[in-house]
Amino acid sequence: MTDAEVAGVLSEIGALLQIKGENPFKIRAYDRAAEAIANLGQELSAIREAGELRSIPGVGSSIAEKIEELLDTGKCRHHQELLREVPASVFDMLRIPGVGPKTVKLLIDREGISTIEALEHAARAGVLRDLPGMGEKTEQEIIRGIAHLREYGKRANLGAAWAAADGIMEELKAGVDVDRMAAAGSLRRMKESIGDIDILIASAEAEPVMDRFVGLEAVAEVVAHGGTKSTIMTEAGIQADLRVVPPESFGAALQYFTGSKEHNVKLRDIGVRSKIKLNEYGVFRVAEGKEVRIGGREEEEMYSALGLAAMAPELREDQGEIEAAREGRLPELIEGSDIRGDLQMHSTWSDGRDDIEGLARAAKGLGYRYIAVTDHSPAQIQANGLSVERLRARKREIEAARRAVPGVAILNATEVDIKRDGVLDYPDEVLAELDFVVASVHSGWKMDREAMTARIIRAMESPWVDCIGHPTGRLIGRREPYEVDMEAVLEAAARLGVAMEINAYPDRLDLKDVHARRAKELGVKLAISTDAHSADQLALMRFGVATARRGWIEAGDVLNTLPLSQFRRRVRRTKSAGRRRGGKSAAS
Ligand code: DGT
Ligand code: CA
Ligand code: CA
Ligand code: ZN
Repeated sequence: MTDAEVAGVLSEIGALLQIKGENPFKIRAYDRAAEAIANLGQELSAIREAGELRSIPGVGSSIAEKIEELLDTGKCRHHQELLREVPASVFDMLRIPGVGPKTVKLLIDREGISTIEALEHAARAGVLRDLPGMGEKTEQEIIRGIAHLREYGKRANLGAAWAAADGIMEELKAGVDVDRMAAAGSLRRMKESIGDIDILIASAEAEPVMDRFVGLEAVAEVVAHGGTKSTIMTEAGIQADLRVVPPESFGAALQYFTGSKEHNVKLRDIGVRSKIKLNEYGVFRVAEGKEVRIGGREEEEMYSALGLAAMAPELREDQGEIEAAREGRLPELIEGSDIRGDLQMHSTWSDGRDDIEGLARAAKGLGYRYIAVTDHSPAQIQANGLSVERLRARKREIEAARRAVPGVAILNATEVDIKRDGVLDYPDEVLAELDFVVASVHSGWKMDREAMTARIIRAMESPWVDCIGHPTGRLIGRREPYEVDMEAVLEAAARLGVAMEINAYPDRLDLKDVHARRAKELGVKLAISTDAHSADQLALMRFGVATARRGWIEAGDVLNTLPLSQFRRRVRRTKSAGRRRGGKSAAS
């Protein structure tokens, strides 16, 4: 059991106790312990070995015992008892973004509401607005939250799905002879959420592959075990399909099962008009009632048979890519190797796990030429945001790390909070000392659309702001984006020469694909950043690049593909007027 999973169980115990109306101090202790464990600088097992579990905030002897039980057995009896006492339907309500245990308890006690359906009904009927602490706005949030849960609830996050798929593919490869193997479906298209994992294998003999698949370590349940197709439920709760096809059909099957369905439907229509038939076995020319096979081993053959250039899986959503392929104007999509730096990460100075030197070494290992260390500003108390004094003290550590890790430029940077009124959380003279400034909204989510839009635009009007971090604040499956007029924000970004972030963290992917595409149309520069809270999270860049590719983004649209010298010129500051404004016309 990972430390994050231990934290998850403790936080669930806290929620269950709260629903039961138990002692608030006890509940607080579970919440604090969960929070502390989720942000530990050290592994839980090491802390346990040192006999220091009780030094973790919130952890007394009873919680310490439960942590040990979880580490040893992967389960906790107290947790399981509570789960039995609280109906599953009540527990499900906690999965609605914005609905916590306090609200659930209120709903049960005052209205007898114990299911999502009853809650939705009550919210629509307007009976919740009179409950203490609620109003019409809360009702609307609950309705939106339920819709969000229905859309994302059963789907896995892209990062978790890739971790599961990579594990499955490695184990398969180690056990049986496979010719070729690839992920297909939404996973290959790098969609922000994944319904199920699709894996494709080319092999002359399907049976041993199937036997191996249903016997994998990660299998929690075998849903179907067939000759050429099987389905499993993984321990991680994500379903996976495996199909085995003969090698001469691999390209055809890969194209078919990559989808999207809409993309494939349009391809088949084009085929019908030119007497070409496509299916998962191959591509065929139809003449006088006879089918002649003309390809299927390679995926490109499926497209070339229709006179189309092959296109990246990320584009296959029927959003104009087929027309673009036909007219020879497909974008030259950005690739991972185009990235020369990472422009958002957190060190031990705020809420990160690794120090600045560690981050720089990892970045150098990835071949980067620069990084921006963007610890939080003072308003982020729970994330250990830096006072002006600590920010200045950090400069010395940055200088030491620059000497220790030559070859990577370490930018003295910040992720500064945008306060409710749009004012930044550091004064101008402090921001002026920095090399790069990301500004983000971390509080006051529930503002109305107009106020939120004005808030963000005001922040961009500061001459010191280079980039807006995770511009909609969403946490996929957990928190709705705040309400904001994205079109107005993007127009302002173009006018003011401020970059918009594509946050690569798989829970965020923010800007999302369609917004990134619109930003590009408006001439806004993008910054693809990981928001890493540890050195190993710098590897999350692939999800940001994939999101950019889904938004038709090319290397030239992205700030952190610039070589260091050009990047520096682009964000250079002048003493009187702040950063030299590129704006739309000069943003080359
Ligand atoms: P997901 O799993 O909901 O995240 O999305 P996908 O796209 O992975 O969908 P999935 O797993 O149901 O099917 C994988 C691919 O197989 C899909 O993208 C296109 C293809 N496919 C599945 N069913 C159909 C179908 O009825 N018609 C066509 N044309 N293609 C299909
Ligand atoms: Ca799928
Ligand atoms: Ca599937
Ligand atoms: Zn942030």
